[in-house]
Amino acid sequence: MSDNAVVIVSSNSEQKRNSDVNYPFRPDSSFWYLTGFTEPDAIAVFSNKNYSIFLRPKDKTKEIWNGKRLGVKAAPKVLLADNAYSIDDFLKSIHKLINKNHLVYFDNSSTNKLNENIISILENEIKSLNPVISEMRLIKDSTEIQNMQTAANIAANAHMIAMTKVSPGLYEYHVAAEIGAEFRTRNSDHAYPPIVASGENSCILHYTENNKILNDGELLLIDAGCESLGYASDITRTFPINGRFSKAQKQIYQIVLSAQKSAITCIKPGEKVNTPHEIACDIISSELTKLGIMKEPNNLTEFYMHKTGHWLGLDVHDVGEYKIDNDFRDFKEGMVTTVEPGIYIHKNDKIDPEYWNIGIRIEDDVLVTKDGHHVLSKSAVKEVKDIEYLMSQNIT
Ligand SMILES: [Mn+2]
Repeated sequence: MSDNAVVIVSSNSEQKRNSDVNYPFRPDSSFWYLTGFTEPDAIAVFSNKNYSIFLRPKDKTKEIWNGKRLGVKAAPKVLLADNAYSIDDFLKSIHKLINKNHLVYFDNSSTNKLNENIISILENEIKSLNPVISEMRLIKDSTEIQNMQTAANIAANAHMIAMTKVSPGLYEYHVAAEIGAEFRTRNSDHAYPPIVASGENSCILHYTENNKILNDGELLLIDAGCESLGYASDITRTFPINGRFSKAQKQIYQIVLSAQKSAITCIKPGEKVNTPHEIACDIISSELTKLGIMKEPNNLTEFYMHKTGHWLGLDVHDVGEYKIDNDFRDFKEGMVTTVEPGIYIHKNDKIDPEYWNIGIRIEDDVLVTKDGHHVLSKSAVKEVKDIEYLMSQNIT
């Protein structure tokens, strides 16, 4: 950062849900990354010489009603800041920290109520901070990896609990409740609304209604992940509601599993980040063609319409470019990507009905290591025999 540069990064304000009820608060990811501070309505200002934080002042009444605040006095020591000010003084005090020659890095991307004011009162040249922070966030250090391993362990366990609890006659929300209970019991929470999709719902990529009855003979696709100290896991498993895959279900499942395992195998530093997707697409299209399900060579997107992975970190679809100058970049040690191929077969008169409403996705979280990769979520079983064995231990 040059001597005349200043970074302003703001955290979120609370968001109204209805009447006087707010959504549960979650800080802005880049603000959290740079400060570790989790209260709403805060702004951090960094230069080469100084780190100042603006935050909510102590307020006896508001703290009785809504919870404790760190406050201005304690902030420098706790947050390792040089100075702390009340957020109420931000517009008044910001000019003490920024002069007209400063180049300001800032993005209006959090929900902070003051963001519009920041833009309107500064006459400085403003550059986007996001590209810089995104590249930093893309490479995880050892503490971040530890948090992501914790999040993956909790979610992997929750998926396996779901496998042991599922049976025909329950509803999708019963399964969602088991997963949510496991997250909360381990002092974690959902990183995104869980997808608990049975039967034909398994072919809806972002299905979150989770309110259908679980029928004998159908598949259940669960895409659920949690957060540990802000860091997300993102895991998908698909399994038969009655505990045994039908022949058609097993055929499609093995294709997705083989695509997923081959896609993971190629991940290492120096490999192009698009290689897992290319490998998965090749396997899925050649195997679906062999089964006679895919009839034209070019219609893979009818059955597989999403990418094979995305960056994972503080955001479930984490920041970081996939291409540099129009070319896919290389994997580097410390990156974390999901690997999540799928096949989704809707009702279609040209396809044998035994394949209808089969939606299968298998998703793991993969860390790029010095020599290859480590699957953070590997403890969640995914082989057919392991799933069927676990489900035979039904403990409901
Ligand atoms: Mn995902």
